Amino acid sequence: MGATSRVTRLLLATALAAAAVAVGLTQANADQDNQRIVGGSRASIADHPYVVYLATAEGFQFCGGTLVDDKKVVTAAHCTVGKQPADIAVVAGREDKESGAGVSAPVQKIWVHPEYTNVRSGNDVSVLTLTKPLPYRPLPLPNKDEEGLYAAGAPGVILGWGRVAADGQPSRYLLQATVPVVADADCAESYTGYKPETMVCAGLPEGGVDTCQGDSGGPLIVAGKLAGITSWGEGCAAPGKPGVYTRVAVYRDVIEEPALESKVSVPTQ
Ligand code: 4AZ
Repeated sequence: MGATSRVTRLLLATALAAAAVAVGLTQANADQDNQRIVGGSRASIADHPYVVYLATAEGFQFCGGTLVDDKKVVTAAHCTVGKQPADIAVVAGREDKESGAGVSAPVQKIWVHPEYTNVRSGNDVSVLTLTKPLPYRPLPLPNKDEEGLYAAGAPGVILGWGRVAADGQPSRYLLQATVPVVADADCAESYTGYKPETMVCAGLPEGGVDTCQGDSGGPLIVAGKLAGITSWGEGCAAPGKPGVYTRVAVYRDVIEEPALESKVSVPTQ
């Protein structure tokens, strides 16, 4: 066999391999377009204009968030703790992460709940102040005494760009699902150390529908209000292991005026 034919064969083999990879990728994209894992289905930004994602300076989506005012985003403390404003961009109005739709807003200030240590201890709440107002409708916060939002069985809407299975890939598109609020007594059976004062669980007893890694910081919406912040859970969509969310009503005051909380540590005369 001559040198020319060897080169030709090599080129052919390379072309065939490239074609196979391309077909595989197209298949993967097609599968994701029809993603129904963890109970998700495509959601539209037009229906949920307040849902945003947090991206690194390089543009990589790592958490969700909710606009509660034109310059304020509520997210999870575990998404922002230890970061500087320049490390986070808030992306609004962009359903498809691979599109240029909507706006990316720089962060001016990061507030992390001063008593936050880790997700299982609670206080998983953070507020980002943006450098410019965003032209998207915010989601109302619950009132402090709005306990009705947390009634067992109340339907909660979850939204995010996170993983579509516990061991799966993040979603290219915004996905949504509806899960019922779980009674505190039931969630305490699922997780020892569950704190009903500052957390709320949502999910089906049989599993199958849940938030997952990358959805953290995003909303749990009950009756049109930001009832919860996606916080933690064991795995994703596993039976008997509902998602755990920050109980937002408890934090209403500190979210509205984060400076109030820091006054706690100021000595009084
Ligand atoms: C996470 O790692 C995570 N199934 C978020 C939500 C849930 C589990 C883990 C709930 O960000």
